[in-house]
Amino acid sequence: MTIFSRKGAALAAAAFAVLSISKTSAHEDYLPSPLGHAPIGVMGDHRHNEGDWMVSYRFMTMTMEDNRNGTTDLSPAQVRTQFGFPVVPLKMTTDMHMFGLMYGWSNDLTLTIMVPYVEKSMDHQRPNGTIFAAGAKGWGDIKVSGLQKLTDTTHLKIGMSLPTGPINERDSVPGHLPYPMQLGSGTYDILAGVTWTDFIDPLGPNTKVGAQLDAVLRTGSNSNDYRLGNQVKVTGFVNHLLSDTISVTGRITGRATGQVRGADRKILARPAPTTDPDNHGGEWVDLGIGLNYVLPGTPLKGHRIAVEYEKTVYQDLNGPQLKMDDMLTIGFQAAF
Ligand SMILES: [Cu+2]
Repeated sequence: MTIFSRKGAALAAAAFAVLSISKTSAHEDYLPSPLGHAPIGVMGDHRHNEGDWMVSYRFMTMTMEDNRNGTTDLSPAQVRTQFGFPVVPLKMTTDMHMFGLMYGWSNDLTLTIMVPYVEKSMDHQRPNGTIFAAGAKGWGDIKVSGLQKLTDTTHLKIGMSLPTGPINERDSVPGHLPYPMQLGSGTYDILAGVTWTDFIDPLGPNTKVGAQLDAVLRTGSNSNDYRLGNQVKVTGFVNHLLSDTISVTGRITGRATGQVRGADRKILARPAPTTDPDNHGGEWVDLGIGLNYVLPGTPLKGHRIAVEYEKTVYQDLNGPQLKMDDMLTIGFQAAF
């Protein structure tokens, strides 16, 4: 017993010594560039070398407010009289805690896993003017992806979103909560994308540009007989160095989401626009500004903190829906 634990302690000490030596030699003089990563709101933008690990945490908070059909704004009274929904959503907030792990399987292939914890809350107005809130919180859909190098400046993403998030959430309303307040899709969703990042001549070595195409393709239908809309997103960004440790980022994103197909019979029909499968999805354009910061001091030297604020500047929505307002993402990334 004592021999084994002594052996174990010696092994652990040796392993620790080896790790500290290799860590020191690899990291002592080297400070990664803030240009090495895209704006923090972009996922799967970079790969890692073989054997390298990265852990990340992102906090994202998104606000939706006021109603619109197509590109026409609607008052709560118009949602009632023109569309016949007595209960009108006024505002929705979504907070997400996203835990990520990346591993360099080889110099060409990086594996990633993302685990979200989601909190959603929606304020609704009754016909008599009183307001009530409904919401849900819990773990969402876990996403597993591979990032495969295509060229020195591009890589492909292929992955899957697993139906780990619940779709039977309930709150202060009868039946299931409407589609936007469920925490998962309930289906196995294919994730596909391409990312390009590079320096381009006229901008010089202090500015990096990039673009990413990203799609979520739903398969089949879930156990409540529906599937969420497919999603496609195109984003382009510029990352400009301000100093050795800080860069400023700018971004434009266009995205589209389809309507819900099928219907959950436990979502009460027609009290609110959110209960109608047709009143989902649309097209949006968002502008973003952010900062990437590489920590210079020990013990967090080389790890990153980044922030990005995105504001929706254009939206064309399928049926009466809450308008997207803005999103803030704050992230911490540590590579080993
Ligand atoms: Cu990484």
